[in-house]
Amino acid sequence: MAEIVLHHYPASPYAEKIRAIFGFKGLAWKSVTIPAVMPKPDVVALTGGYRRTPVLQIGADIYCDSGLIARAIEDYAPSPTLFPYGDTLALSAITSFAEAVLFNNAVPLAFTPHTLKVFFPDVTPEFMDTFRKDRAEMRKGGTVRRGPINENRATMLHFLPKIESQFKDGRPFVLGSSACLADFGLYHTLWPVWRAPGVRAILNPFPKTDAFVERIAKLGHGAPTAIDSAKALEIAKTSKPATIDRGIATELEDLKLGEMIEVLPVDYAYDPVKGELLSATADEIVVRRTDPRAGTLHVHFPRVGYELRKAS
Ligand SMILES: N[C@@H](CCC(=O)N[C@@H](CS)C(=O)NCC(=O)O)C(=O)O
Repeated sequence: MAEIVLHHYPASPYAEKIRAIFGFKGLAWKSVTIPAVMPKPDVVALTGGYRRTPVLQIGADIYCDSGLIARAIEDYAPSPTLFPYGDTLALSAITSFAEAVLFNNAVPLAFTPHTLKVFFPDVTPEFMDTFRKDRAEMRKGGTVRRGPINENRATMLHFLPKIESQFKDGRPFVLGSSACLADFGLYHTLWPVWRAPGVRAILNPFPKTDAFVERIAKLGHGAPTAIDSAKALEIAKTSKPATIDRGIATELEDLKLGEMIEVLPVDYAYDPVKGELLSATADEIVVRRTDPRAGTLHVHFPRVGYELRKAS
């Protein structure tokens, strides 16, 4: 099978979810460090417009969104499994809650002018300004609320005792004695708070939660080898996407397989990816597109959390 390449940057919590999964599975992988802000020409050459982090590449197959990326890694390397207790509502609910609620309260607490150096060691006032503007632009018109810091702290303090109670009776992971996908979803949303000096003190009354974050962090990141984005584009161009024998069409309404469509997130960063619809199941959308530098690619999106519509 083709090599597995992660496009990411160190400060990204969603990328940390995937790096920790590499650690859990003991995988070797190729690492492309991408810009944290737009423009990202080499990322967009692969995805067709999607700009969020991380992106996974297996040859000429490109996977967008950490939820689908985790499942692609599970298929690539099934053991140890991310689903020791099955693929249940509890697993989806914990992950969605962590990413929809905790993430948006943890990030503003952790990423402050005082802590930014931990996440971005080369930070300059100019970069901070660019970063702020980039994120404001990315969230424009989006559905995600970023409230004031007192609200962020109160929300975390509301949920932390509930998180702590998951680890009762010495249980090391959220659903039991084995780690599952929900652990990685919860881990990466707490990780910025846990890493930020001073901010971590909010976890002091919740020692089991603090120890849980540390436990996952200690899994490491597997064995990354750095490559540059030009090499990743060359890998894409010289690979063939995995065959889709027969496209599946679920709930397509007036759309048809083979039609030109576009896919974009429903929550923020509304950059449409245009291409030919190859497959649409209840789990995944696959789009075929060709890029002058990356060749013909299959770009994969999760079905949930993404809009699929006729190309405009
Ligand atoms: N639902 C997406 C969310 C990804 C996301 O929002 N990632 C942040 C970084 S942690 C991002 O894309 N920030 C803007 C950027 O990196 O350009 C996923 O699960 O991958």
